Amino acid sequence: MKHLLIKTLFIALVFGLAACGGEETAQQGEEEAVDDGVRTVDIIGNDDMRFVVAEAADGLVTGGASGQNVILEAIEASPGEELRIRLTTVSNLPPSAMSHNLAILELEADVDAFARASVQARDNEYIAPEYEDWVIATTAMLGDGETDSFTFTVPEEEGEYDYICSFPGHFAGGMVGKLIVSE
Ligand SMILES: [Cu+2]
Repeated sequence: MKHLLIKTLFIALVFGLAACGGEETAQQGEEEAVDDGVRTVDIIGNDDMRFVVAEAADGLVTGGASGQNVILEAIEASPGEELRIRLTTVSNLPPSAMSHNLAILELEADVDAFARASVQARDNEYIAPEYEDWVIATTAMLGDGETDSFTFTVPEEEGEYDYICSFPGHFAGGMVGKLIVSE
């Protein structure tokens, strides 16, 4: 009888601990998703074939309006900074007609050659396999309502890095910007 009681208590204790542990993990997970201290740039790809943001902000170079938003022309960053880019496509068209990605290219990349070759690379989300070495980081190719993000370490080398959308016609249509890296 005493043995059974101890066993019951032990089981209750184990389950109790497991429940507590689970809760804690979930809370930590949520916190990380909301604010893990990494600077995040939220960007929308729209039907005007523009990268836009909701509003001007420190560290962003913005231009004229595009719909409800402002055109994002450049992102300013410090060498070695952790940075998250989050892209969302907002479109009235099907993904086959209007999708976006955001690929940041190395300084030495030939952006025209990359864009031209990537148009042919439908099976590789329009990232030319032969030039993948030029890609510092990229989101997935996103149709309406889809979001993808990446977190990366900004290169130590100062300069202006191109980022583009490599969906056919979008680079030519002006869906480009600069990651400006300087102290
Ligand atoms: Cu695009």
